[in-house]
Amino acid sequence: MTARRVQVVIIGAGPAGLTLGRLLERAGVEAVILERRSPDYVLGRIRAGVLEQGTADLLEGAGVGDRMRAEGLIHDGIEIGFDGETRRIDFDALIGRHVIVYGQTEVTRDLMAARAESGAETVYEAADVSIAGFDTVRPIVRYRKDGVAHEITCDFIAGCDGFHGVSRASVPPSALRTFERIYPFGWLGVLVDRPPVAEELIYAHHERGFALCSMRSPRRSRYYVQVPAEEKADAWSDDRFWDELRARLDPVTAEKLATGPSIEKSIAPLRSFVAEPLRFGRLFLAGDAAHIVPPTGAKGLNLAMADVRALAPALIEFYDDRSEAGIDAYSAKALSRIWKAERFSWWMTSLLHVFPETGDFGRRIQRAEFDYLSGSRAAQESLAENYTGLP
Ligand code: FAS
Ligand code: PHB
Repeated sequence: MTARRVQVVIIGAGPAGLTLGRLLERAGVEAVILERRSPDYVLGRIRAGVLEQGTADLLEGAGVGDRMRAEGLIHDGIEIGFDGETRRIDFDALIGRHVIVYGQTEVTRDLMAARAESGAETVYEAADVSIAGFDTVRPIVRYRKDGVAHEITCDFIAGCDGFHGVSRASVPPSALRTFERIYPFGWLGVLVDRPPVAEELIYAHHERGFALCSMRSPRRSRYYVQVPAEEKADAWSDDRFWDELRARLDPVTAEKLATGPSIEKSIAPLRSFVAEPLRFGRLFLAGDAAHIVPPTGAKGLNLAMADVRALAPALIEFYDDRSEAGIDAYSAKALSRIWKAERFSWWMTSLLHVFPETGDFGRRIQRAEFDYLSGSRAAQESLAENYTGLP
C-alpha cells in the first residue's frame, strides 16, 4: 500500500474531470485524476456534438481551444421540423449568438493532450476506487493499480465520475434527494463518413418518431432516430437505419441524404435526473455524476462544463484566500443553472418525440407548440437563448 497526500482528487477523466483538472493546474492547485478506463476507451465513447459559446470560452480560457477554433463549425441556427414542415431558428438574427459543432471526443482528446504535455497526473485503469472521510477535513481516496493498493489523503474530492460512478453512490441515501424522469424511448445513433445532409442540425418530429441530423465535420455525419427503450442496436442493419431516417425527414432532405457504412452504432437511453445537493462536506459532484439530461437540447456536456466553471474558482479561492465562500455557494449556484437546463431539455424532448401514451390530445398539443414556435419571435428567442446557453 502506498500513501500520499494531494490537495484535490478528481474521480473521472471525462470532460468534467479533465476540464476541472486543467483549471486547477493553471491556478497552481495540485489535483490527481483517477479514471477507471483506458484513454482509448474514454475516447471511443461517441457522445455530444454541440458546444455552447460558454463552453467554447471556457476551453479557450483553459488554453485548449486551438483545434476547436480551427476545426469547429460555427452554427448560427438549427432547423426544427414537424410532420414535414420546417422552421429555421436563427440564433444570430434573434439574439446575436451561435454554437460550435465540435465533438466531445475531440474536446476530450484536446484536454488529454494538454494534461499529458504538462505532466499533471492522471491514473488510468484505476480499479476499485473508493472514497471515505469526506465529512472530515481529510478525505481519503483508495484505489488499486496493477494490483498495488494506493491511498491518497486530500482536502477535497471532485466526483466527476458520471452517472454510474462511485462518488454519488458513496453518499448516504438519507443525505441525498434525487429527481428523475425516465423516457419510454432511446436514441439509436449512427456515425458515418459522409458529408452532412444539411449545413445545420435538423431536429425532426414525425409520427414514426423523432430524428436528428447532426455532424462532426464537413466529411463526417451523426444521425439519430428515436427507438423504443428496450431496442437493441444490433437489431438495426445500416439499411434499416437509413430507410427509417429517410421516412422521418421532409422529402427534399431525405432525397439529399448521403448514406454509407456506419462506423459506430449505439443506443443511448433518455432520462432526466438531478441529485441534490451537490456538496457533502469535502466531496463535490459535477457533471453527469450530479445530473442527466435527454440529449435533445444538446445540454449534457455543456452542463458538465458549467458545473466546472463554478467549482474550479471556488476551490481556487479556498487555496488563494483561505475563503470557503465559493465552496459554500457551489451547490445552490450550480443547481439553479442545472434545473433551467433540465427544463429546456425536457421541453425540447416533449415537443419533438412521439409519446404513445399521450394519445391524440398530446399530439395536438405538440402541434400547437410547434405552431406557436413557428409564429412567435418571443418563443424563438426563448429557444435560441436556452439552446446557445444561459449565463
Ligand atoms: P462522463 O460520463 O463523460 O465521464 C465520467 C468518467 O468517470 C468516465 O470516463 C468514467 O469511465 C469515469 N468513471 C466512472 N466511474 C468511475 C470510478 N468508479 N472510478 C474512476 N473513474 C470512474 N450530451 C450532449 O450534450 N449531447 C449528446 O448527444 C450526448 N449523447 C450522449 C450519449 C451517451 C450514450 C451518453 C452516456 C451521454 C451523452 N451525452 C450527450 C451526455 C454526455 O456528453 C455527458 O453529459 C458528458 O459526458 C458528461 O461529462 P462527465 O460529467 O465528465 O461524465
Ligand atoms: C450530436 O451531434 O451528437 C448531437 C447534437 C445535438 C444534440 C444531440 C446530439 O441535441
